[in-house]
Amino acid sequence: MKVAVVGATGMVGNVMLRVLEERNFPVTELIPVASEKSVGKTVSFKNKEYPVVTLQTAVDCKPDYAIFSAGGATSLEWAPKFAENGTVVIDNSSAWRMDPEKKLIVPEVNGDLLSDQDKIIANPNCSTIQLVMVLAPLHKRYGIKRVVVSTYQSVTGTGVKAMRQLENERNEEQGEMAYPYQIDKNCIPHCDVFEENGYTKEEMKLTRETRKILDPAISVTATAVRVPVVGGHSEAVNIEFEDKDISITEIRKILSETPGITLKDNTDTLTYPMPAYAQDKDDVFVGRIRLDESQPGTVNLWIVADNLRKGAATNAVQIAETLLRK
Ligand code: A2P
Ligand code: 11C
Repeated sequence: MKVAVVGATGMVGNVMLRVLEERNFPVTELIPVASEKSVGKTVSFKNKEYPVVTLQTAVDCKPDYAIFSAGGATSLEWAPKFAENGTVVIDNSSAWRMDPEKKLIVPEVNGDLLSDQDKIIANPNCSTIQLVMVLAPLHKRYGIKRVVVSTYQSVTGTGVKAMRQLENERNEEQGEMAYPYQIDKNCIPHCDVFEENGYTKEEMKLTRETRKILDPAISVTATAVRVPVVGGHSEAVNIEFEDKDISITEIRKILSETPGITLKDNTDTLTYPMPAYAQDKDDVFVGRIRLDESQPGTVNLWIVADNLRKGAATNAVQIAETLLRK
């Protein structure tokens, strides 16, 4: 397979290269793509250096797959050019996710929807991916009515500039700001831009994408918060089921048997998911599963995943693997 990685010099792009290596994706030719200013640089893949090329050069190479993580504007303009040339595009930006013609895929949840007719496939937002991984098997068993989710999001979700801001603040050095306020020793209730309804775009991604992937009948409401953490996103989730006859033991069993999920749920041994341990791992971790004692048929739980792995690169590569298998 000829594979172009668009945004190969970026934070997600770099993890994308590592995941392609680790999973032994059958890459016969790697085409790393970045902005004009990076042409001349190289990226390393399987102990070899590859020169960074422009988007147009990559389109002309007619790759089999192009995995995009270079922002929405680049995807909107360039994904169709690759697709017209016969390349299958897997796009990690928000550009195509809510397009009714495009599929929004988490392979373990709805990978069976993929077909060889799909030319541009959308990778969901990181906080949505880890949420639907846990919701999907529970929806199948009990039917979900409503979800209330609060996120605690890693600065890696914002990119290199945010990592530098956190480091500068910890070293008491001046530098460029990725956020409107200090992030170290702080929580900022503001991820992505504000929409007209007073919610942030990140909060609305959680609502809209979850409904598109799982079921438009599910109600979802979200609060997304940036925290001074680097290993992954955490989510406190309250789930109300249609079926009120739920069992915590059965929920634990269902989740422990779901591929891609690791159950970490034992208060006796202080076992619960945390970003420091989820970092660099591909699984979604779930724990603190307990009945919501304030109303019937409702649970609270805690989900953690590395947003650069399952939340971005790993999910995108799994989409390519699913297509290959088909
Ligand atoms: P570059 O390094 O040349 O700017 P991050 O989100 O970590 O900042 O990474 C964004 C990625 O997207 C980088 O690889 C960046 O390349 C790439 N990128 C940004 N804008 C463009 C563009 N207009 N064309 C191609 N690649 C782009
Ligand atoms: C964050 N979820 O952590 C974002 C990063 O829509 O793909 C990815 C933005 C997106 O803020």
